[in-house]
This record gives sequence, structure tokens and C-alpha cells, in this order.
Amino acid sequence: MKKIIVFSIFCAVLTLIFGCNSDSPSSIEDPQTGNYVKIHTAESNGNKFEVWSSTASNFLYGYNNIGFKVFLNGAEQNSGFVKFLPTMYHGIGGQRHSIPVEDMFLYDTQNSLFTGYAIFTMYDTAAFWAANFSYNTLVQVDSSIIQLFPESRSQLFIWNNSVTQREYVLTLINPRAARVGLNTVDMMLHETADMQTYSEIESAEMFIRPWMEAMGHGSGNNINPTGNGGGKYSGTANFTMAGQWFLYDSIKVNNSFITGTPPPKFILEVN
Ligand SMILES: [Cu+2]
Repeated sequence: MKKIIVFSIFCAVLTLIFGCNSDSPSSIEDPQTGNYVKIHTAESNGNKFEVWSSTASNFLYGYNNIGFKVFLNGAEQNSGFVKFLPTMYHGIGGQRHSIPVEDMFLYDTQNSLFTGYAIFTMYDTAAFWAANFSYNTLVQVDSSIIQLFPESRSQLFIWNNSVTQREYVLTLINPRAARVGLNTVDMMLHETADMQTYSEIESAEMFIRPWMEAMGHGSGNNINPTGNGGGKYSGTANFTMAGQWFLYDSIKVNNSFITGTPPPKFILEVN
């Protein structure tokens, strides 16, 4: 009996730390495919926005698949669109910036949510986040404080390019838990000129290169990611053995490389 109690406490603590267990299908292994759970409520003047996530039970650093429920004086809405604008404040009077986020969250009848994504690009305990919500540009709830949680498996790469005078954000959605063999690679690519508005880049060419640094080799049978629309790209990476791999991605937009040397690099522990 004592063992069971200890084990239960152990599981509860793990659940608190990692936000998932065998009962929770909201696994972060693929941040796009869990069940949606409610993670935040913003309310004012009888209008309510609920945020639901299929990535985790909190807002996480990196890629978040999210959806909204909108209630106007208690009545749930199922048409129109939601806009979500998070801002990161680096202290009062300090720097602030926004993040790449779905431009318009549209109603998805299958999930009964206005669905899309948000990519939290920084995690800093000295900073705080607030978000504005709007529905059909009419109804608004402003400056709702949101809490962001760290997630070591979330990876993104931010760089600027002095020629295009843009800052780019490359987000690795999958894999988070890479396996030996062929892995689907899902990424998003955004650009911004002002750190306030980010746009999805649709027509990039990507060239991935898995590299096992410790042994000095790459791999064959990789498939470069190509665009699926909405700033998302999918390809295949072949990790031929267990251990740490780098995944490089060189990117061309309008026939010119926007990435530098070395190109953006993600680090994956392959099992
Ligand atoms: Cu920041």
C-alpha cells in the first residue's frame, strides 16, 4: 500500500513537472496532435475568451497548437474569427515585442474551437507576457496576463539578415523525440521587420543536413522540406544511429539564401 502511495505521489509530481502522464493524451511528442485542454480564460464586460491547447496544459516556450472559445454574454460563438496578440514585456518601460501567431483563428467545427498556432519565441523569468484578444474586430479583451512555461524540447532559431533587413524565425515543430531512422520534419518559417508583426513565408526552398558531430558523418535518404501552406514545411530526416545529431537547415527565398554560415542548427537526441 505504501509503495502505491509513494508511486502515486511520484506520478503526481511528474505530472506537475511535465504536464503529462499515461492518462493525458496531450503529449508533446507531436505538439500538433493532442486533445485540446483549456489553459487560460480572459474575461471582461460579459465577454469571455477561453484558450485551449492541444500541445500542453500550459502556454509553452516554442510552438503551441491552440484554439479559442468565445462567449458573448454567455452565448458561445461559432462563426467569424479570433485575433490573438501576445506581447512580451522585458520589464516596465523596457523592450517589448510580439511573436509569430496565426493571423486569423477560424472556427473549426470538428473541435468546436477557433484554431491556429502561437510560437512563443523567448522564455525569461524576468519578463512577463500579456495578450489582447479580439472577436470579429468588435469585441476585445485587452492585456490579460499569461503565464509561459519553459519546454526544453521546443526549438527555434532567430537570426537577422542585413541584406533583407528582416529578422527570421525558424521553428522546429517535429521531431521533438527523434528516433533512429526516418523522421518527419515539420517546421515553420516567419519574417518580421519590426518584431511586432510576423508573416509566414510561403515559398522558401529548404535544404536540410543531418550531421552526427561526434562521429563526423551525415546521412542519406533525406527529403528536403517543402511548403504545405500557412508557413509550414514538411520533409524527412534520416538519423542512422542513436546519439546526438545536428539538423542544419539552409533556406532560400526568391533564389537567395536568407540563412548565414553556419545555417540554423537544431540539436536532437536520437533514441
Ligand atoms: Cu523577449
